[in-house]
Amino acid sequence: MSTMKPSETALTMDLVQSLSTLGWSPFFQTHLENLYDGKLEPARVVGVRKNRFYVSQGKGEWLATTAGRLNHQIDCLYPVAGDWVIMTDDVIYSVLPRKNALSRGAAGRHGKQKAQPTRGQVIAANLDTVFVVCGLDRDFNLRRIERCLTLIYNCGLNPAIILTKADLHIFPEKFISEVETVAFGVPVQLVSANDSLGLAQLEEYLSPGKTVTMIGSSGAGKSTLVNRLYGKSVQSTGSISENVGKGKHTTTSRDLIIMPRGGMVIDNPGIREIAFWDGDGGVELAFPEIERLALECRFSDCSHMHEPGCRVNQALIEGEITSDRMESYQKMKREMMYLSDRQQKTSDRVEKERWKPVALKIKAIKKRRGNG
Ligand SMILES: Nc1nc2c(ncn2[C@@H]2O[C@H](COP(=O)(O)OP(=O)(O)O)[C@@H](O)[C@H]2O)c(=O)[nH]1
Ligand SMILES: [Mg+2]
Ligand SMILES: [Zn+2]
Repeated sequence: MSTMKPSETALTMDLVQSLSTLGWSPFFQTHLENLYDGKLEPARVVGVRKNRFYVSQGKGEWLATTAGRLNHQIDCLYPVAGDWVIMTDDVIYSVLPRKNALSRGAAGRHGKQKAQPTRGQVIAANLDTVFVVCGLDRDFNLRRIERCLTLIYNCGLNPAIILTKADLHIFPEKFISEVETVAFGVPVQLVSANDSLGLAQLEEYLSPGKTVTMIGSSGAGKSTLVNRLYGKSVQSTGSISENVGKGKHTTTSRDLIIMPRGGMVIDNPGIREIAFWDGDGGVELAFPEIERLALECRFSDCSHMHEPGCRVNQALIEGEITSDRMESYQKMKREMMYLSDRQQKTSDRVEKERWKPVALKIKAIKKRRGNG
């Protein structure tokens, strides 16, 4: 690491070397230099247990708690898996600025974040790739893949789509082309728990210091995949948890697993609800073919609903784009609009406005009944 200047921060060369196996980089080093006071050291959050955190400096891990300030001050960052924190012994004093983060219900590409996602919305931090894990069973759903991609793009992250349970089909390859119709230019990989299909390709995302996180429904096969990549069982999987009890998630906390060859995987519990706001180009990136057509609409603010000269609607009629695809595009656009609206106004006011047309209609009906 020639670009690092450990002497300025009094971190020993040994420590810097050890930290870099966990993805420590000049980005964090620079931020550390602004905060460093001689006693504190950086560590990466590798596990979250309610309000306690497993941290690591590259060799072993230990349990830490947060300093009072972090618990009471709501506007400061609160640690999630993948975060770099500044600490002494077993107390975390602060979270170093994030290179990026996967958050539900929030957006903003690094550098120009308009609003920080609130606590509890951030799933994982400092990521190189997000695997969208989808099982080739009942889990398979193109609309959900679209939603995941929009969320990932909104967070300024790089996706890869992993289709698990390929063993359930004689020709699983046909799913790749299906996914490719909704995921332009996104790598799609088939994997299976029973053989090494696709594993070598996934290793590419897990070179030393790189961090991958996974999103996907519970039961999609995420933990099974981690175990396959690791080479032995490090995460408990569905088949075991079924005995634990109904409604219990196998992965109860997010954990960063250091792979034998140096990459890291954060295994997340299934994200049941994917919501976002304030589109930061996520929809545009997830629906590039529609966005391209929209440039040819007569009106630059065309809603592609009823306007004359709408190129998107023409494409829909001519079968150039499917109605399913168009519907999810419109749905996500509406959702973004609603959510960015909510950001400005108070949510109950938006709610009131949302119901205003309905309320007016009811009023009109009542009036008519009263008169007639
Ligand atoms: N047939 C088949 N079953 C799988 C595969 N991967 C996972 N499973 C099963 O799917 C269930 C859920 O897997 P798990 O890894 O716990 O899913 P997670 O909730 O996403 O972590 C378990 O019963 C696994 O045995 C696969 O490639 N093929
Ligand atoms: Mg799991
Ligand atoms: Zn249009």
